[in-house]
Amino acid sequence: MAAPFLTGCAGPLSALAPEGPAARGAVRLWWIMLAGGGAIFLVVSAVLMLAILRPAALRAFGPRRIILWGGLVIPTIILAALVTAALALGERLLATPRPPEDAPLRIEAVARQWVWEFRYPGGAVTFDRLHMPAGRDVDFTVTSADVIHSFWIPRLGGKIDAIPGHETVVRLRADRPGVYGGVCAEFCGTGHAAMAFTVEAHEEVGFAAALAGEVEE
Ligand SMILES: [Cu+2]
Repeated sequence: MAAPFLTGCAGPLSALAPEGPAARGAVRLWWIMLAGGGAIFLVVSAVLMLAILRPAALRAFGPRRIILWGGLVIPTIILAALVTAALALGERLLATPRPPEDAPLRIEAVARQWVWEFRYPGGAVTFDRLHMPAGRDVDFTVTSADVIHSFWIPRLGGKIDAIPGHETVVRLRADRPGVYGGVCAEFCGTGHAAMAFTVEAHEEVGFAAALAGEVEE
């Protein structure tokens, strides 16, 4: 039954079709929040129906108890659970320190109106096209040359603000080689809507070859 509604959720920018651990965490949280929101809606609807159809039953429950349970106990339980889930799943995006032999590849992402510049170890630079190796973690150092932008690859994870004069790091991984979409997720001027980039996740050999090709251009 949900199929007609969910067909709009497919495609290269679909955050509901994760291809990496960070995005999977975000999707899990999204489903948890949808289920929680749906359950709250059903309970509130039931209480509303009760108030309309059997007002005496609701009155017998007493206004104090309604405020205590509906206004304090239940919201506290729900919000605590959601915050715990969000913190636990959000942890995956943090670029926690690793020993040098296990350090993720670092790629710099510099946003400016209205183009994305990517700088790789070894000196290669690309614009609006991001090459990354699949199957291992990559730390993206994100910053901006002008206003605030936001770096987001919906199928891999994120998003993280690109702030002028400041570097933020987000750790992403593509499970397998493929082509994904990336966007600027913070309104940054008249060219914002077109400020997208292509993400090419390669096998290890293909990644080196792709960068070599970019250098020659
Ligand atoms: Cu933007």
